[in-house]
Amino acid sequence: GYEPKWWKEAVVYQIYPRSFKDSNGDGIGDLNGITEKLDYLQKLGVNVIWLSPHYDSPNADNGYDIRDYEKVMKEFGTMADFDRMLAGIKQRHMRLIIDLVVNHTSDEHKWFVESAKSKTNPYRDYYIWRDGKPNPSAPNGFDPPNNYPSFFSGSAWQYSAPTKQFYLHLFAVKQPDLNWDNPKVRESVYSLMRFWLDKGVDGFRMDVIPLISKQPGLPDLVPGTDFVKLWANGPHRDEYLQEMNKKALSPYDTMTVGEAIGITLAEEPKIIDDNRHELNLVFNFDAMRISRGDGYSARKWTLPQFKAIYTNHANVLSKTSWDTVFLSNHDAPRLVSTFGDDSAEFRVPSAKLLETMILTLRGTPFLYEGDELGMTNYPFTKLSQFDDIEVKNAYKAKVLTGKMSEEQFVAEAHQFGRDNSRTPMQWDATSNGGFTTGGKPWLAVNPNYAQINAASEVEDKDSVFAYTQQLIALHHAHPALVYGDYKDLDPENDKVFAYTRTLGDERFLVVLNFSGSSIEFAWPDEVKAARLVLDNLPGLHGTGKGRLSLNPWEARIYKY
Ligand code: TEU
Ligand code: CA
Repeated sequence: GYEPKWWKEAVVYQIYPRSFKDSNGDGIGDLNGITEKLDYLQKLGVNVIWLSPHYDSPNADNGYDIRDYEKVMKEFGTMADFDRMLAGIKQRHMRLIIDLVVNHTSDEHKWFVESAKSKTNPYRDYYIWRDGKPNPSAPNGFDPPNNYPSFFSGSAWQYSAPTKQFYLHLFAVKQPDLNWDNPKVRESVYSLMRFWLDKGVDGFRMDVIPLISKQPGLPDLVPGTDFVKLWANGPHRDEYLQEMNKKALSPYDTMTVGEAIGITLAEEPKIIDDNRHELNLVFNFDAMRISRGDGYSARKWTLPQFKAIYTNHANVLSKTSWDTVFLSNHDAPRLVSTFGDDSAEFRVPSAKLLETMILTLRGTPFLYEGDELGMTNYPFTKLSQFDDIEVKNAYKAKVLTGKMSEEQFVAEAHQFGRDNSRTPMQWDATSNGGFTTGGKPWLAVNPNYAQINAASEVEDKDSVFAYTQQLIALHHAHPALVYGDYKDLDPENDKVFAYTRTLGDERFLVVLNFSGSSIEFAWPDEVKAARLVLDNLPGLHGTGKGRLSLNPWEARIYKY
């Protein structure tokens, strides 16, 4: 069996602080806002909170550009507010993991400010500086040192006048990459980790952590290479993670989850196998990204392809590694708009179906704020409605260069842009969804807040919230839903996802109709005596002889 661990049994809830709850009317969510809503989270039943970055930042990328790791972002409050929030979390027997963004810092971090000053500055080697290639017709007389692209469009190199060299930034210009090959950088990171662990945080979600070890010599990318894979597999990645585990994490009882971009399923055990002493968990994006092609383009996918991902996971991850289950976060569009059907007819049942899946598959489930209400994508119609640096830079690179029409770009960003999930939480039916008492939230609230909001859902026993609450309680109550084996009963079925979770003589059967039509599903023989535990469309079901009649987007959980 599996070694029991609290982070395997946890139900995690991600908070994007900027969008969660504004307590002082400046239009920006804050830590006191989170503290106000801890009772709400406790009522929902989640027991670990992942907090997106709360540190001092100029917010080029909403806090993923950190200026001071040991200070709270002033818009979010003070260290005293943080301590109060943490105490409130502990009081409710919940835990907190915070975002560790250490592949890069802000260009306003004191390390970088020093580093940029001169080639001999003691902080010079905290970052990655290189000479450009002389080119008299280039803006500064130089082309970038190599052909690396940035995730946020354009070159990954920025020229810096004081020393006439370029620095590497795999993300925004204001996010210079740290040089992890410098032992002083690593010690500085371990020290800031200890700072927060000593305060009592329970672990970290680690931003783009596989990118910390760069390719020796930084040679040009060969055209056609999958650069994310290359960057994720630098020669010292595991050595640095093992060192971090030993020097920073091992004295504490932590949960660590790495954002494993560029890591294939087969390579995951290198990072998460217990015997490797690196991280506990990683996010694998195969399922979440199945509907998306390059940039913001859509990709066709089928249910059998989707289901195969989970079977592969069950096969590859051994008894000594543990999976995560999620389909949404602050970088992805809304859950129900992407994997369900957010029309008036099917929004509620399909949102409930998706929560059913996430809370009964094998692995630690991660829910994103607002999913428990069935919040939807924002009805974007024009560029000025977006705030995200990724959208703005992609617009410059694609539309302003004539590669794509403005209309098509906005349509694609509407479907996949990150701001879909960053619109404020919809707390009630008052103006701005009760997110702020001030006039203007930093990003517009989805106009559907009058219909979709927490106040009405908490009161309504048929709401997505009430159903998610029941699912979370079920997940906590039954070890089979945590540690049970997983078996897909009908991999080829292109409408129904049906699987069992089995531990000893406890067995659950989950049947999900991933379609907008009614269908019949053949009972597995041994299930005849099963008891219906939860149904997202109660009272509607027909159970014929040997067949289940499923309504559109119906989800059922049986126990036998
Ligand atoms: O995201 C890393 C990442 O791979 C993103 O580029 C993501 O794939 C993309 O935004 C999807 O459109 C992490 C954080 O989660 C993200 O919010 C940050 O912007 C990024 O790192 C830089 O810190
Ligand atoms: Ca505020």
